[in-house]
Amino acid sequence: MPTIEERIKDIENEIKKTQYNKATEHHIGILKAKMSQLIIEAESHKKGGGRGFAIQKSGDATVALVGFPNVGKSSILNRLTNSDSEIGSYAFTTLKVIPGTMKYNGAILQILDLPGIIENAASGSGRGREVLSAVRAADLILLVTDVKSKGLNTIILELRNAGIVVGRKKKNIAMKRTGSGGIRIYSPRTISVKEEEIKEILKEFKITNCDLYIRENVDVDDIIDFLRGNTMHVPAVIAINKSDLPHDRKEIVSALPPKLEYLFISASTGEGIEDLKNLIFRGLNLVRIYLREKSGEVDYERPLILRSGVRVREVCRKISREMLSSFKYAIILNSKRKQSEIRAGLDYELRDEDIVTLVSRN
Ligand SMILES: Nc1nc2c(ncn2[C@@H]2O[C@H](COP(=O)(O)OP(=O)(O)OP(=O)(O)O)[C@@H](O)[C@H]2O)c(=O)[nH]1
Ligand SMILES: [Mg+2]
Repeated sequence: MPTIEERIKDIENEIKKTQYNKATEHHIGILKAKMSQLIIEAESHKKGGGRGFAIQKSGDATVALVGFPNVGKSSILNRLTNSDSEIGSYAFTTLKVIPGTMKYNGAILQILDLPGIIENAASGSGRGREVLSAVRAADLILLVTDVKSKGLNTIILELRNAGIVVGRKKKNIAMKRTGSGGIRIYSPRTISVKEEEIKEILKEFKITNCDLYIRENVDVDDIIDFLRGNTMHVPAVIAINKSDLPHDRKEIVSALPPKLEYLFISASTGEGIEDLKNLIFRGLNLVRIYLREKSGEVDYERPLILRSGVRVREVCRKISREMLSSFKYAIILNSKRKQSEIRAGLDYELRDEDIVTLVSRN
């Protein structure tokens, strides 16, 4: 009998061997479902499992550098921050989490340099489990590769096996287990996965009776992520390092995962580093809110850094409990908005670079 780890490896190899196309899509979907099941099983056998590196989160947001060994993660950290992470011309120079601080657009961002991830990290190879648990603390993953490496698909698969889904939104799926009656699927007519396929995936998860509600278009991966449970969705951007070396841009780009923003950079020459800072900032989906004091002064140096989608209420809360209870209205100034001056209530959604004056009742 092969061990669980061997079975996971076999399936992983088969997925890698199989060309992805319409004819094999179904087969790959089932393989992924099988693999998720095995990984959950493997995890349940390990006691304690992956205590991880202790990291204290700090700053307005945390970014984790994730990639194969030796692609230049530490070199990038040193370029982005004031840190001095060890750089070596061999794999596994970095053996623990090295944090650095990057200041950009008034935000203070914590950047974590991690040991390289290798294949089968999720099932315990290398420091895989520890690295992956540190990644869970991140608000954004900076996927790092270099112009000589084979791309990022293995890394993305390892993250996925650890329950970290990158660059995909969580989909609106719900399930009600039923005692009998088989599987009933409620889904939009436009859905691109066949009902048969969904049923087979459910079977892999040993679900024989349920009502499954799919409320938007999803693919096989979305369904597996949902059934697997305990997954987190983290935004990601890509840096392709060592662009100072000869390379074929077209070929590299064609092997990248779709829908993720990427940049060619060189930690050696500094090419693209400023653009990378900007890409990180945008990838985090932060907004800068400038507060206007009673005196009329605005502190442009130190904005409040909040998540996109934030409302006036959160800004009040950040300031003080009293502010929230005595809130009357807010005046929002932003020349980029259609209406440059707005009188707003607590539920009003703020945008990047809004200048906010809070007016209280007394
Ligand atoms: N030509 C070139 N070499 C680079 C660049 N960035 C890093 N290197 C070299 O690549 C090697 C690995 O760099 P590191 O920064 O240690 O890579 P890492 O990803 O942190 O490696 P691990 O910690 O082992 O996972 C070193 O020899 C660096 O000098 C680059 O932009 N261009
Ligand atoms: Mg390193």
